Amino acid sequence: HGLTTSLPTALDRGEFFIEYQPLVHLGDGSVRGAEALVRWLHPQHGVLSPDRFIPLAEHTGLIVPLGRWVLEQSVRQARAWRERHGGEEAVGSLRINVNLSPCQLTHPGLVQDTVDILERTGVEPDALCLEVTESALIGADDDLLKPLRRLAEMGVDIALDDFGTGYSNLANLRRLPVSVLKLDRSFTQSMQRFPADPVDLKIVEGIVALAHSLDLAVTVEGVETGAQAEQLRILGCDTAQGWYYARPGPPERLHELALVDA
Ligand code: G
Ligand code: G
Ligand code: MN
Ligand code: NA
Repeated sequence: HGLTTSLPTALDRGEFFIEYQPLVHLGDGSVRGAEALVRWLHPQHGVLSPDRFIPLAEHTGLIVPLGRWVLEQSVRQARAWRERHGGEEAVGSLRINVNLSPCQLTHPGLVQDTVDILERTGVEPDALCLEVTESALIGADDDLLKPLRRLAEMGVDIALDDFGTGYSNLANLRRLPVSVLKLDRSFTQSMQRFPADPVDLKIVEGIVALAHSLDLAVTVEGVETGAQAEQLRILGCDTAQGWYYARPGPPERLHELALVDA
């Protein structure tokens, strides 16, 4: 259809843009960083969400240059946040999370592209977190994990996205070069009811205990209410993301949020 023909040239036409959704520390409510979420401003269809075009970009191979563009823009944005208020702790240390598609993992340029972008922008590797879905790493062999290991050794954080939706082999976690688990939105949703389902509470408690015992931080997605945030904080989760704090928005928005919380 129409998207298939217009996607290949959309990058050159400058039709993609990035929104940022804050990542908030559950302990003190401070903004610690943001996840970059790409959108396509299509000349006929308006703003399209990634669900509409990422699968197509993966299928056509455009995901590699698009992913590289998202990474560079996001890291530049992180530098801008960090520079503009370098003296102020809250904004001076903001970190950036960027999603990686499975196709980017198998692309041989991933490590070098990332190194180049960090060098060009002067951003330290530990300001960057790359999110990879759990399903992309299911049954991953050493060849697939090697680039992620290299990045992790450099100090880049690797997060396991949508955790808990796949065929989680918890023992497998030990083998993966990840430092963050992003607990899928479905867990957060089950905290909506009060009292929450005791089995779900136990599951989240167990995941958090396991993650912490492996030195992994736990981020929860899809937090929509203060009650959920409080429940997840009590369960030991470290960081949260969701509409309760902010919807994905323009980069200036993050600035305001981080400064207000400082
Ligand atoms: O907020 P939103 O509807 O934009 O996100 C939908 C999905 O698109 C999420 O699963 C998110 O991981 C994915 N996504 C958003 N931005 C990117 C990106 O730059 N690259 C890849 N591979 N996926 C992305
Ligand atoms: O990378 P990932 O699949 O996790 O992308 C996050 C997705 O979740 C995006 O589509 C984003 O817009 C969406 N999202 C972010 N916060 C919330 C929330 O609080 N509730 C719901 N329902 N969706 C959210
Ligand atoms: Mn993500
Ligand atoms: Na996710």
